[in-house]
Amino acid sequence: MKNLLRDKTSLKEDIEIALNAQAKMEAEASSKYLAMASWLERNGFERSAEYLYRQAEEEREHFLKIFRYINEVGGNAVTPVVGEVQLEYPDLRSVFEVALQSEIAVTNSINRLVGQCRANHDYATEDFLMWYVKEQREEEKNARRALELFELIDVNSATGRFVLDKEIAKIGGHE
Ligand code: OFO
Repeated sequence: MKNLLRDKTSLKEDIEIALNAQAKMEAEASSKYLAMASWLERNGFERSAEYLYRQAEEEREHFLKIFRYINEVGGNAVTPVVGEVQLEYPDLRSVFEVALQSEIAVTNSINRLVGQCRANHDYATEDFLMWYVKEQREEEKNARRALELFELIDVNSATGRFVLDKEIAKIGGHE
């Protein structure tokens, strides 16, 4: 049955597996941002919490976009099981350090996937993934910007933390 179905799509099985893995990674990114937003909110950083709540929603959209693409091209989109994510952070800065590391990992994964598509001559999926290539450039830039702010503003003073919360919330042009 499976082989019969595969004859009806040009999507290669390896690409389908890799796309499902990428969808899962996006769903995990959404959960990570949700946990970070919650930590920020619980620790008095309400504005930057809003920023990361929005990021959580965006990652959910990224997940869905891949999920629906897999079915659209005749594959089988598998609902991912998202594991435990980090719920607690030692301090404000560490939230954004983890965010940057996570974005870099997603970028690397997208790049590998694009390479795999090219090697398999799957130009439709490669074209679909170009949106993610651009998106990751933007997301990494924003994550780096958050960390740059810690070099400019003193996180050890109450005023500094207040200003950091405000400035981080402005990243991405939402405030
Ligand atoms: Fe899905 O854009 Fe970040 O990770």
